[in-house]
Amino acid sequence: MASKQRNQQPSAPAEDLKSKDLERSRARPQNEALRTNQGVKIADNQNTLRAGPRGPSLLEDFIMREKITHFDHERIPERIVHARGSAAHGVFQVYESMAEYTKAAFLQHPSLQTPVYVRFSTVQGPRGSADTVRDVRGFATKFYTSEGNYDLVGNNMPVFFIQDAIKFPDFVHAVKPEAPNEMPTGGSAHDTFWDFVSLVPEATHMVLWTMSDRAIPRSLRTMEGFGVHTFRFVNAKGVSRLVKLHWRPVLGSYSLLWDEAQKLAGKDPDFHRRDLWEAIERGDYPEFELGVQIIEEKDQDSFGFDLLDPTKLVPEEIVPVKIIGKMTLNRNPDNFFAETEQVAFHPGHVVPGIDFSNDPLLQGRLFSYTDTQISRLGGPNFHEIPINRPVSPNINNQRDGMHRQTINVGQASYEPNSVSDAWPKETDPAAKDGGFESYPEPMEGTKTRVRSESFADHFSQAALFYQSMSDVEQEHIALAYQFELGKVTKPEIRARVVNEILANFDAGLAATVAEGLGLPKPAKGARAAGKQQPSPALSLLNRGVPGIKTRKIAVLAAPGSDGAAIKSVQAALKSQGATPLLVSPTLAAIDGMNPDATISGMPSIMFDGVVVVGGAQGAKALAQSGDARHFVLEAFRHLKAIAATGAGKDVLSAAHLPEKGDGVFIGDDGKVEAVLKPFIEAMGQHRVWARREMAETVPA
Ligand code: HDE
Repeated sequence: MASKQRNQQPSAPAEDLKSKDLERSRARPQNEALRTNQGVKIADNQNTLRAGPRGPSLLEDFIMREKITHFDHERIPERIVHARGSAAHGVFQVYESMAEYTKAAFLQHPSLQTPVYVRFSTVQGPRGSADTVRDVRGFATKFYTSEGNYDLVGNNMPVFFIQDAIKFPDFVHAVKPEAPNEMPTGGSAHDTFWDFVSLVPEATHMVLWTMSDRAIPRSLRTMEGFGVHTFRFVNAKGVSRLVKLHWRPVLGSYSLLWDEAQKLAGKDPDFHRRDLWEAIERGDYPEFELGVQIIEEKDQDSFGFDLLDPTKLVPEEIVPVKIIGKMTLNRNPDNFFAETEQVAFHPGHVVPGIDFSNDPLLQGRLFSYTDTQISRLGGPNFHEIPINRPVSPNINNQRDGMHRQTINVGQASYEPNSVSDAWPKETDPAAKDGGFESYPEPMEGTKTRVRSESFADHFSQAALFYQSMSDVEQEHIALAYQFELGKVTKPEIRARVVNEILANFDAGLAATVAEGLGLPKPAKGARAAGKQQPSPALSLLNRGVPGIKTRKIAVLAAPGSDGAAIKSVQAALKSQGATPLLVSPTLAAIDGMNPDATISGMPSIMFDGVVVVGGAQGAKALAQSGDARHFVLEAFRHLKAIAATGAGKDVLSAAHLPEKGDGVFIGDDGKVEAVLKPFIEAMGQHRVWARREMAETVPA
């Protein structure tokens, strides 16, 4: 007889189970009296018990004391890294069976829907820091599979700063706000970060990624995700292959400009969180395809670098990314704290069919993640928090501990036992739905603290990444190094980055950055990497943007603007799946329509494109408004497509926008389709890159 376990879940399809599980834990008061935690109804929630109306408060007031005590303990330690995050529920479905490669149940059949919870995060900043800082983004996915939880705890960049877990505390201490003054919040532009990475050349490749546009994504919905480490897929016959995992956003991958990112950090610190939340509320469900690079064990030494080295990527021109399934994020959390704050990811949460490699960074992570939850979530029972519970039963003989929820029934808390017929029992891995069995990788070696020689090249892949960038992206990288190093106060650190890091992977970049910092032109690096075979897939500009779906477009108008033109512009943009918002100097109705936002509430940095509509009176008001002129100038400066219909063009003239600027389209109020067609095409390129030089002449 199985020992009874009251919190045991019945068996049912995975998705039903998860929602039932969460439903049971939800507190949704409807027609309910206010009560204490002990269930006593409360008659007065406004006044403390006191000795007379003007007298002292009484210690006896258990209602007030319980309330304040709970409040006093409402905060838990934030994550030591990745503290700032936003998350959503969704489902994952594989396109075709992956049985050839892995026995993981959730990858066996396209009809299977697996519930997921995904948390995106920045790394450096605290929980309340801004979303759009220059930083790596975490991309952590919990799959609630029928065989237990599988967590893919990745980032939006395919490599990492260090090669060995023992360096992680050093790296994190260096990048976090500095010890004496807790500055800066949410960024790496400070002495200790650059000091560390200038002394640790293995960081070079990843630092370059963080200086690229990848570190300032336009949206959490438009960034890629990567498992980083090499993992294993193991099939039912026990055959193992090495894999690299990728997430690809269906909307394409594109980024902010640095000036936008900085301004957004002040004007809307929740920019990414809001964007994710609103897209899901609108029904524009973010979709990500799962891709996998599959490498036969016998081929693992054929790359010229070590697959166990997490500072290296496998160019997809060499090993193509096979797209195997899709994740759709379709539900916002009900409660930020209960779900997003308490969710506990762990790269060691794997299911049969998925296994680890000996990447020394991954090996260290396998220890760290449970350990951190014990202090962050207050003990070893964090798996019982609703968001962390697997949908499969998790019955074992573990007992007790802080905050234990399960009431384990019966005598047996050990195995083997005869008192409950030895239940729960192990499952033979050979059986269908068998137990987890580690891949029997042959192993021998001498106990040592030596880093493999095969990890020694720190510059070739940095050169590969830089040489694979478009001109625009290379410019952005140079500006980012100049900006960040410009904030470093110690001249010797700046010089070390230029001479000992940059000069070793690109002489041109090193010279440009040196010039911006007023440093002499650097000599060729002693370990300079040469010309590499570029990987065009690494350039965001080669990724393409499929149309204007879900993109935010400001329809700029004022009372007196042409109502019919507003309606037809909005209809045309909505028909392409975009999100047009009516923006006006005030919230006063325009021809019976209420604006969605004011210019000061939603400046142009929050939009992807602008249409200024006609109507002489409205256009005149906008032309006279400094805020409206600034709006179009800033959109121009940030390389956004701009359209004007009818008298709307007067607003552009009043702002002194270059008349024949690239990506500026002018037409009649009566024929908005004609002007919107090229406008939509230009937006489909994300930005009007050809305007770069002209844009710099515009004051905004
Ligand atoms: Fe993490 N990391 N990490 N990390 N990491 C944490 O776990 C750690 C690394 C990543 O949304 C912590 O629950 C070590 C690489 C994400 O909740 C902590 C090492 C990658 C998240 C931790 C690494 C990541 C974390 C902090 C080097 C990309 C956020 C709170 C050996 C592949 C998950 C927590 C979420 C969080 C340790 C390196 C991704 C302290 C020791 C490489 C996305 O345990």
